[in-house]
Amino acid sequence: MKNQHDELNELGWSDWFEQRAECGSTDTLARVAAVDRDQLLLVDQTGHFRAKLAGSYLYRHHLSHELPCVGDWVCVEKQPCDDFGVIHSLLERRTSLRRKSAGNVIDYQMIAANLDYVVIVQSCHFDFNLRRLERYLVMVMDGGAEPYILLTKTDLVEPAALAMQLAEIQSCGITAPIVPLSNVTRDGLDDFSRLLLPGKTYCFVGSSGVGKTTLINQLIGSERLETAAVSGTGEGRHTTVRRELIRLDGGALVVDNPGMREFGILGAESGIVSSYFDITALGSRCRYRDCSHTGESGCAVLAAVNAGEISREYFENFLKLREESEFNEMSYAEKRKKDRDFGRYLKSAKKDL
Ligand SMILES: Nc1nc2c(ncn2[C@@H]2O[C@H](COP(=O)(O)OP(=O)(O)O)[C@@H](O)[C@H]2O)c(=O)[nH]1
Ligand SMILES: [Mg+2]
Ligand SMILES: [Zn+2]
Repeated sequence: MKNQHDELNELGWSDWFEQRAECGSTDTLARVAAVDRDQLLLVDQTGHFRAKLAGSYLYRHHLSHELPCVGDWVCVEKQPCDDFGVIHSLLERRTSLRRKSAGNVIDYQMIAANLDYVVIVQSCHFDFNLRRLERYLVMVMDGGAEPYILLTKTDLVEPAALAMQLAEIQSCGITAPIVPLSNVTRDGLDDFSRLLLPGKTYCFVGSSGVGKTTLINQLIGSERLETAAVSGTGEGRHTTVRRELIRLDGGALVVDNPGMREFGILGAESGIVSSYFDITALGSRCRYRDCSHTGESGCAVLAAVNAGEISREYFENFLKLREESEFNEMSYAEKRKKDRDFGRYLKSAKKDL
């Protein structure tokens, strides 16, 4: 079949979608570049524009995965004089990245759709964790995209330490391509850039602070996305608040991600304890059994940090990961809140009809 939407190829369109595209006669095709509360940022051959979901669509779809997410293709009606396009339908997804919703067997939360590659990013400095890597890999394969593994911050470790991590990954049968790189020295950046093909979509996932946004900024060649400086006081937090599909000059499409708490792959078994075993072990010597190591008297961990026996950066990484993990435990409550917000949104959308 001839591809009738050649002009969309550079946004990731392909024959696979062509064979499944069925839009109403007044609709055109567009791709979701970002999702804000009640509106979406779409992109087509004419550029970016805002859109909302049609009321009829909202009536028919109640599960969160039925709503468009970043990377989705939609049928949208757009009059030149309108502020917003109206989305009537969602095209079938070729691949997806998603997580199960807590306590719900039929629904799942979409992270992004129609990805060709998911780039799993770990820093070889403190963040490296094989079990977490494996969980990401399972999630990627489950959604049908191809995984790449990126080890960042190679400037902060000895070559021997990096070689050991690479050997560890290979020894457990992981065959996904692995690229080590440093955003500081730019070593490995060209190797990675070569993997980015025009018209293909790449989604970056991994703990916050590993350098995803910095890398994407280097690829864009500007400071378009905001990176968080991990400050000495531990105030620095990731600032990638919005997931957005961005087209690089070379033609590849990339999606940054705010943090891994949304992936639901943290929790006790995912490796915080094993990668920070020295902190966990020291914790047994704190005065209080439930010491949070954030200021209690008699805290053995803080004492070790202050004495320089544990590096401050290492300790802050631990706190940050733990915070994300705790956040994840709360995801059910958070989900309830989201549901309420969505209910309110439904109500107001119906009122507008
Ligand atoms: N030493 C070193 N620091 C890096 C590297 N990549 C990023 N950083 C720093 O790590 C911090 C977090 O980076 P960011 O890109 O915001 O991480 P993200 O949360 O994964 O998006 C920032 O202070 C960056 O400057 C790297 O390769 N080496
Ligand atoms: Mg970021
Ligand atoms: Zn303590």
